[in-house]
Amino acid sequence: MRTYFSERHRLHFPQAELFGGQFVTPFERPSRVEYILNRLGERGFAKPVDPGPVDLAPVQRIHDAGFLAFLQSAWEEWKAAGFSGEVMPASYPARRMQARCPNHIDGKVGYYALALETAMTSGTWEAALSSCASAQAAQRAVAAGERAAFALCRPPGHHAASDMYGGYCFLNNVAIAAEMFRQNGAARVAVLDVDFHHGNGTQDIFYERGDVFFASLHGQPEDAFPYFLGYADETGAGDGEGATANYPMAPGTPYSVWCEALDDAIARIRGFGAEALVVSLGVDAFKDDPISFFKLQSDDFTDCGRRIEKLGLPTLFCMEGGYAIEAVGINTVNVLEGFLGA
Ligand code: OKP
Ligand code: ZN
Repeated sequence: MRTYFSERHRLHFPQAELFGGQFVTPFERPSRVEYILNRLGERGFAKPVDPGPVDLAPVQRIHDAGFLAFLQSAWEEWKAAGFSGEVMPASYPARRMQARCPNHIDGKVGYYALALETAMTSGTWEAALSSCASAQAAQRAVAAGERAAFALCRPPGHHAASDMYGGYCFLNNVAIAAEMFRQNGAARVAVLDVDFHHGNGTQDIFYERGDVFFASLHGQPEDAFPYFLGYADETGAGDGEGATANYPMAPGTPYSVWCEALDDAIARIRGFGAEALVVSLGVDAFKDDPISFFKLQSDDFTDCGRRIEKLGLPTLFCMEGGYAIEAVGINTVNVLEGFLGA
């Protein structure tokens, strides 16, 4: 299985994440990918391939034009406004206020942010484009006949909606790749999100579409970010009714329980008749993850990969979260090796 990866991810390295009322070094940091690259090398995977430039057309089909223009110019506008820190929102359109985008960058940031832990800096936009480019290059490989490919995306994407960023995400890499599968002729595509956090952005993007199935296993919204989406009774709407499946789970959930949800999600995807599968591959369901509360062990990720393989679908893995830094490489590669038959 080939890995697609861009060194340009390094351009996104904010110093600050708002966490528990303090600014801390972001959990989502460049060194995460070093652990994954090292593990891929140790286990004999081929050297990663640079994805080349992003294809903007599929990005523009998924994301709002005003949102993309905002991401592109946010840093310059922030500096021009006289601010000296990293880009982060302080004001929000809360309940019973107007949902109109202001002109001042301080207001625009609040308008487009879904959470305020995620800072932007000078290189964030280019890094987000490079992450998306990796997903796109891997998608093209699968569409051209590879059984599977791994996009080592950073920053991640599943929290990004058509017009919102946050939760460390800017562009929704898996949604863009799923849309590319549709444009390439797959009548039905499934997105399976095994990251600990609910893939609110992906769900929102496809909520009213019947051609893309979305399934997510995640910490229940009562207790876990993103808090405001991901309940079991969110099942899609309109043409998409029945094409969303949520598996919110409680603190302390072990693999035995998680795995039943995985099998149910896999059965739903099979029943849907998907012709291609995109996996939001976060490994923060790991027992030692510093910001999550499931109890998966490293070997469980191998088993997870095996079960995903049994769907028999052309499969694109896109990296999302995983913050237990010493184990992120092992856990990620375990999923891929399980898929490959280890
Ligand atoms: C991104 B991905 C925890 C606060 C969580 C943001 C988490 C974003 C996760 N106390 N803050 O889904 O791994
Ligand atoms: Zn996550």
